[in-house]
Amino acid sequence: MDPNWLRFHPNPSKPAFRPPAGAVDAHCHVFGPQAQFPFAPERKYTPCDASREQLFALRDFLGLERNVIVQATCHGDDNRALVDALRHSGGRARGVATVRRRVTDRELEVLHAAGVRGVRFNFVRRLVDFTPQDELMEIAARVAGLGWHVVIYFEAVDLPELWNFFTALPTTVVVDHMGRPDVTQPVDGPQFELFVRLLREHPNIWSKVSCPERLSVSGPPALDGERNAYRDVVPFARRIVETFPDRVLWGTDWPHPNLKHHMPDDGLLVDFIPHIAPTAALRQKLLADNPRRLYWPEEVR
Ligand code: 0GY
Repeated sequence: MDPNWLRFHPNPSKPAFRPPAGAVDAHCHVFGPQAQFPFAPERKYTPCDASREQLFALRDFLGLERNVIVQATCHGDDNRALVDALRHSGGRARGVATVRRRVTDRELEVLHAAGVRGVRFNFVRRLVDFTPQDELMEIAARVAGLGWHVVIYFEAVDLPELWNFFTALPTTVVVDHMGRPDVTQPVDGPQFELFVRLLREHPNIWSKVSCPERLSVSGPPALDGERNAYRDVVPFARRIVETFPDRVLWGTDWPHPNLKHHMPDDGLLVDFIPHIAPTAALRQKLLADNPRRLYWPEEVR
């Protein structure tokens, strides 16, 4: 593990908010264990080990029922740790993989059988080397044929440049962390308006309203015991949840890679939910109905 980076919270608090039945943590990771599943040589950071057992224990502790495990860049396109976690989840986890052009149809079938339902394209410059857009478009076309979607991760300042590529993707698209807005700018300012326009004009594009701890400037509560964390992110996430209630997902981002200054208490992240989804109907969609439709469509009649 990189020495100046933080490990995940060792004993998160019990959330006051109780998620509805069927609630899904739709953005989380497994890392290693490195001895069994080595990290990728081209990685930009080395996280701590974060096992499937620890992830599933956190799921239960927080009152959640299912996970969507997302391949992080530190494992490159070696999806073995992800597949191992999915196979040991008892059907309670689905996955988002990373693949390159070289992936074979047979390998895609194996990923599908394990529970993978999407691929992730990462455009955050500190995390990945550049991949040509024609390669990504070719992958998107192949996985669209399997009924998979594409998860995209980018910074808000890069949206104008990436707009044409994103809007040409031939399948459902899910944006990580609301496209990482600068929350010191107004929620109705030009930067976030562009993101809202992306979803308004493109009904195939969804958003995760995740990672307040990465986006926040105000940060966690000042006092121990207070549960009002990351309040400056609330207007942004709430606007997306209320405007696009059928196209939003929520996740913890456990074990929170790449955080150097502040590690969130996962219980506080769960208690953030009622602030961004203020009615039971919105929470039902955000936490249960939407992820089920995308990741367990066979259960939806
Ligand atoms: C996240 C956020 C980050 C890392 C990755 O794949 C990754 O390495 O996504 C980040 O550093 O912002 O969603 O896990």
